[in-house]
Amino acid sequence: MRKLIIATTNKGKFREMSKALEELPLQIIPLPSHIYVEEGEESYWENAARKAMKAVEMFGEIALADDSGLEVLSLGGFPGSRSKRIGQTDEERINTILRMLEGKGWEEREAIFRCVIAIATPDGRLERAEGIVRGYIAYEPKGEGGFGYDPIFFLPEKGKTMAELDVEEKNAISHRGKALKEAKKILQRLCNECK
Ligand code: ITT
Repeated sequence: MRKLIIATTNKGKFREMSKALEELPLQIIPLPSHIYVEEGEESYWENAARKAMKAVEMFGEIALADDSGLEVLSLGGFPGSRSKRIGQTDEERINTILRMLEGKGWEEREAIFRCVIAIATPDGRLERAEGIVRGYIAYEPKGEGGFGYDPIFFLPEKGKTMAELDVEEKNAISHRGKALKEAKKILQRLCNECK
């Protein structure tokens, strides 16, 4: 069976990705060793593509990577592709956002999670999939599931934060879940082509 390298160092992302792609005729494996890829100020797509291509170059297998982030509308899309860099830990990053929105009502707390996935192959193909989910920044963190900003990402239609959902519930509605649905079709096609 061909291998698919999930090029992420984030355990939360790996859990969601391997769950969503488990039915594919591909052996899903985490990064065999650390890859160093500088994430610049560029777009999500450039960052995702750089990570996936680096993994192909190092390990010679199909690789999938994602770059994702939180965008608060009243903050002009901040932190966006800088989502990882606004604190050292998830807790610090959450507190940065909560501080910036202190005293603001729900109408100024509207936000989007965005996920852009890149799939790179050893024969030089590069494919793209993406997804978004809309929600609001909660007034305080809630829930133990998920990772990153999930405890403050409130979903009005569920009446819950993203961190109150399990992996399958999150994948069913999340930015990454939507991108993974597209990615699954692309990978299925790549598998059929190489038979
Ligand atoms: P890799 O680059 O190794 O995949 P990373 O954690 O560095 O892992 P990003 O550069 O895409 O990934 O980080 C974006 C930031 O947004 C980071 O702080 C994540 O915790 C957060 N984030 C991404 N997806 C998220 C999700 O589904 N729920 C909550 N926070 C998320």
